[in-house]
Amino acid sequence: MLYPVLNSSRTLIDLSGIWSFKADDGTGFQQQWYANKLKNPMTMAVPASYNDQKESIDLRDHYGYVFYQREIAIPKTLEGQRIVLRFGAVTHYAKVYLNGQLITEHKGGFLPFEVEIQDKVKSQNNLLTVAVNNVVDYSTLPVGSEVGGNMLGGVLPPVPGVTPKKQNAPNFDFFNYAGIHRPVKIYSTPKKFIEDITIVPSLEGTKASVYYKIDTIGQGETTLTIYDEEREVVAEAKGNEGTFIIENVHLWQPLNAYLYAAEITFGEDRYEQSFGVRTVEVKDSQFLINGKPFYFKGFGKHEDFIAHGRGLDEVLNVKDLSLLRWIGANSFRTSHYPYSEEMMNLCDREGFVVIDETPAVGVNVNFGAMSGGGKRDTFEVLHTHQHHHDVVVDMIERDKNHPCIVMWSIANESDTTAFPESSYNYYKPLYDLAHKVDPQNRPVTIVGVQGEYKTDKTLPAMDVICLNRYYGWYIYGGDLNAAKQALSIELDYWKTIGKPIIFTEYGADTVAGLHLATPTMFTEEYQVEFLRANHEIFDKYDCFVGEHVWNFADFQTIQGIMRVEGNKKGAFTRDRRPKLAAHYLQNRWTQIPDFEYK
Ligand code: E9O
Repeated sequence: MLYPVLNSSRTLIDLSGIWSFKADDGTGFQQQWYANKLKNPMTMAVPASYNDQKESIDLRDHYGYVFYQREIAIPKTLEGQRIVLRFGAVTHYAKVYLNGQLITEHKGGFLPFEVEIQDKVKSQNNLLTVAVNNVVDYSTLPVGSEVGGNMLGGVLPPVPGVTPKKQNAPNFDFFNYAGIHRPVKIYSTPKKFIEDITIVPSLEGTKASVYYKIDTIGQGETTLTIYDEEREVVAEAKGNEGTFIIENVHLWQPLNAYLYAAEITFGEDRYEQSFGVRTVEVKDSQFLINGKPFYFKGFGKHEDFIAHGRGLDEVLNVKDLSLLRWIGANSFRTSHYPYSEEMMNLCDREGFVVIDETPAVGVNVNFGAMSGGGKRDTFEVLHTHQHHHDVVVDMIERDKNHPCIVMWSIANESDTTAFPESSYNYYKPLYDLAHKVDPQNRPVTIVGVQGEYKTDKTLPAMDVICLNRYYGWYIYGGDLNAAKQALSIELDYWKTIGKPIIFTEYGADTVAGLHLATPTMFTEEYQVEFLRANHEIFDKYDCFVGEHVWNFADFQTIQGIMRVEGNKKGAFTRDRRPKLAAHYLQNRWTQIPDFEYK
């Protein structure tokens, strides 16, 4: 799906701003709130999560649907055009009504969807209503538990006779922010239009051979003009599919990006697609970018900020990349869902290397949620698998042309060690699928949780071994010598698999401002010593090719006895102030080259 743009053949209207809003009290659909103007609505900014915009525990903990509404008008100048209403992301389930009619529905809270409206819209006073459901359960990604409790909640049995309020019980460790999270736009195209663009560069010495495929609707002629960054024409082509050559190519390099622009015309329509020329390959136990062994330095991140929740915040995106550059990082993982298209575009421009992850977190292929237990029936697993299949396809289709993305992660922390067979049977087809649908055939991985690693059949079947490990925190917390021994024992095992290893998570909760000369857990000093201990071992293994600290910044989670207003494993606080560990990491990472460290 193409990112919406403004150009001489396409109009773009941004519907960001203040919408009317009302949380469903259980009567919303029965009373058809979507058919008329909402009665006594509150104001709500779009795009953003709704949870933290108001001082209301009911809204923060709301379970079920909310209704967003506004009027839209279509300029007369767009008559005769194809007009599309597009949502960057609505979390998790959306029903969209125009003038009281349901015009589309979408499942999955982190990917875009769109609907043509030229035949449904009047020029003035169109009532647009979006009903948004935040429920997470066994059929959604991320997964929620339906059997009471939550992953980080209380452990005592409930008191008979007490009815707790109905709430989501996420099977994951980040706040279940919901709402219209990314921009809502209307764009127009001519009736005959460019529907999709696929670009697959490959390198032959100093020149790039670039395969392209343009999907078009209607009859017409397709032309391509390729520009370099100085806006000089470097190649031209005709037709919907083919190959063009760029001589003396400028490579897209980590932290040294170079973007070409493919200007495509098709009849009246045009679209400009940027792309970078770079290669990615896993060879033995190395991860090669442009043929050279790359070392990942960075973090698992979150889209998370005060008041905005998980809503798109471009200032924050720019700031975060600036902090990544400051600290000497070159990469991050989009834990635990695909980030906004705007962030991917920014990483293309700035040269940050990205591991793009699906929202498959908390998936249990055999048993119910960590807290609830209870066996899952086959139907539930199949149901998750179908949706999982769809998000793998949709994520790769959305992100396929981004040079910043070097690997797909099909899931985070599933029960791959507890149920090796079921897990392999569940994930291997998704691994194959990702390879099949990615025209650039990038490496594919799954991120593994700590457990009985030798039983795991899924991780060894992936291209890169990605491990979340907490030696010195969840295991041997406070005993860094034991942590180092255990870590070495585990790495000795993974080394025998003969694939590159990346730590996609390792970290320690740290309360900013808590200091002790003797490093103990939760102090800033302990976070530094924890990282130092891990690094001492990482550096001994040639097959260890990347370190992503958990997490870039402190982030919000559900309330519970393990979290003090959120997860505090950030190297930065939630408002992006460096902890002691950030300075330590800066010192280490600025001395580690992006290439040929190992
Ligand atoms: C997922 C991430 O979203 N990994 C978790 C992170 C955390 O800080 C969370 O925020 O808790 C770590 C999971 C560690 C599980 C360790 C289990 C050890 C038992 C053998």
